[in-house]
Amino acid sequence: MAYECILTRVEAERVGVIQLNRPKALNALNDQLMDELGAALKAFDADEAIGCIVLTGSEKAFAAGADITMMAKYSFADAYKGDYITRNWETIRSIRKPVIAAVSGYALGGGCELAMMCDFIIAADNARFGQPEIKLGVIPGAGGTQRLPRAVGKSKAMDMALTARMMDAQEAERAGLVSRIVALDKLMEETLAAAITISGFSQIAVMAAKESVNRAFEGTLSDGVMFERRLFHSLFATQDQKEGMDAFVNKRQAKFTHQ
Ligand code: CO8
Repeated sequence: MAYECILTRVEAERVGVIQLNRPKALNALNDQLMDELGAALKAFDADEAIGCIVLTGSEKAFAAGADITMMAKYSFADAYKGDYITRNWETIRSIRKPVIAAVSGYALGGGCELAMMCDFIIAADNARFGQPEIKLGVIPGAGGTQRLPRAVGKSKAMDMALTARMMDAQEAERAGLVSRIVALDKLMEETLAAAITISGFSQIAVMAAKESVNRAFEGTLSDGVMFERRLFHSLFATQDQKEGMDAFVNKRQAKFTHQ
């Protein structure tokens, strides 16, 4: 499929990179971009040769939110009947391989929500996060009121959603929204290094770890712990478990075959 709003490439053999590419609109997220993003995520997820996916934007903006120009003309009937704006936003949640957000510049509104839908966020030192929808007379619509409080706690999430103020990278790291901050000119290098590390591990174990951590956000602790235990036991049926443990015991590098 030819894309107009995103760029895709494969790096270091097993890492699929998706770059949001509407620079003139600070990567504002319109329906076409979200359709393309959904298709690219699904294609990398289905590709046996890919072990990890990186989602990124430009230096100035990961994404400055849903496309306000597009949304401004919608009535309730348009948006509801056509499932506009919202269509394809949930695709990323169905992706089973890890998706890392490499965020520089603005991650606002839907851009912040998209970053939070990724498995973790590596932020450049110029990253700025916010949920400024209140200024437009609306509220976050892609999980911001749910994922932000889970990530940073109620007080900060309320502050962000009600005042529309932005968080800089340092505050975002202190609050637990991002896993690490790196210098802007090292963002892709550091994110790719993390993605290469992940894609070198057993694909099955990586997918199980992702699935199990995500369970922490649904249901009860005891259900989550039981889910984890069952996945843990089932990994003993893989060749990668035999290989990983044998390599440790015999002091050699493991060579996973993802079987
Ligand atoms: N939508 C459309 N165009 C945008 C957007 C946007 N979100 N953000 C920036 N642009 C455009 C500007 O209009 C401008 O275009 P032009 O050059 O043609 O005038 C260009 O990008 C550059 O922007 P600025 O000149 O404003 O650049 P500045 O550096 O001065 O400011 C800001 C950068 C602070 C990021 C500013 O552009 C801004 O405030 N943007 C809007 C941020 C915002 O309100 N985001 C939230 C949008 S609402 C939302 O995301 C709801 C999500 C719901 C998802 C539901 C799905 C399930």
